[in-house]
Amino acid sequence: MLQLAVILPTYRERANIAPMVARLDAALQGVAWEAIFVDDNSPDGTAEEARRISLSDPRIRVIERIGRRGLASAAIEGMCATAAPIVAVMDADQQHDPALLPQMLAAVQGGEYDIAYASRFAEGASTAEWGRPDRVKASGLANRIANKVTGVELSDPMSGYFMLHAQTLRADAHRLSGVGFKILLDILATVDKPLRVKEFPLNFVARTEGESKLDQTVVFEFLVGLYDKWLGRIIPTRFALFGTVGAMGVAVQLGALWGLLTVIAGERFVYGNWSESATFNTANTLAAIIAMTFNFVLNNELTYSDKRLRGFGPLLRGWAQFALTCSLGLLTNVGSAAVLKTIGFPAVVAVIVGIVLGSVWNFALSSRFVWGKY
Ligand SMILES: Nc1nc2c(ncn2[C@@H]2O[C@H](COP(=O)(O)OP(=O)(O)O)[C@@H](O)[C@H]2O)c(=O)[nH]1
Ligand SMILES: [Mg+2]
Repeated sequence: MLQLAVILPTYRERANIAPMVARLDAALQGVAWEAIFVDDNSPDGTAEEARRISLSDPRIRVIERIGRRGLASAAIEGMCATAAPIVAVMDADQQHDPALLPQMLAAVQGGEYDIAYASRFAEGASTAEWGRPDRVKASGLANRIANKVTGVELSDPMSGYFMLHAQTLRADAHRLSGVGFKILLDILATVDKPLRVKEFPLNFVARTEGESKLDQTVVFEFLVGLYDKWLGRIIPTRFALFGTVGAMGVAVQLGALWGLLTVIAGERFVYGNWSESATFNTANTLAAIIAMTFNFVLNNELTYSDKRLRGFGPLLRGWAQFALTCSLGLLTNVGSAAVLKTIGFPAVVAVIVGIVLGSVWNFALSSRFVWGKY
């Protein structure tokens, strides 16, 4: 009878797959287990490598997701894709020692604990071999904030290495946010009944193969995760990101307009016979295009990082679709403000309602047509 499924989210981990399987096999002697690699269509052929091993070892399974990115959602989908009564999530990059798995299994299987997890900061744990004091500091700070916000008292709530009953997960899977990387924290804060947690000290080591994918985004993802837990129910996280980017776009347009006018005014010989307002309109049109491009790039990198468009063709097509969306949004914005003003609303109210309606329109359309392919 299948006892345990180990879920390993992967992105560009080709060189780590075979060693990881060998280490799982060594650590889990006497346990009926399977491992599921959840790969986001890595360009280095990670999924292909896992399938190659799976051909001769059916305990190894692969989920390949197309057009999607995200550690948390990969972990959730992996945990929902097994019949095993107990599921574990761990990194596939060998920074998490599989030797802890049998002890974690004993703790959860015995019914004494609901969740077992490996802590980088527990008594007896170590991050010395990680060789990243900057990340250790950042994690420490993030952990303290996370503990405050969620009321969960753990030494390492941001750990990506844990084990629990599949049933506990499945009962609440639809309520998990799946945003960012703090999946353990998400589970602890979402499940209503208090979970009994067993902590295991982890010696978190440095990577030998491949490189970290979270280094650049770790702070951003953490802030997004916090927001999602706090206010995500009131204003959806993605819309909040979209709106923030939009507000930055306003600043960019003003800055670009100022810069362009300075440049153009300095070229009196070339533009001298233009009327002032034509100069202004040209400059402002250019500034609007710059701001819109800025918004497109930032939304692609941040708001839709899990559906990011890549490559010249898709980017150009996405940009054109975004431009079309934004011009319709502008009509909505200006049109609704005009209507409100005519029926007697104060100008400020009309303008603000116009901006909100225009943004909702832009958001709805672009999430469907620009980044909505899957
Ligand atoms: N499926 C999937 N896995 C990811 C993604 N980002 C990171 N991972 C995997 O998550 C694990 C932890 O990522 P890593 O970059 O090592 O983070 P770090 O250890 O905190 O520096 C590794 O197994 C990665 O391959 C992603 O977007 N999708
Ligand atoms: Mg890692």
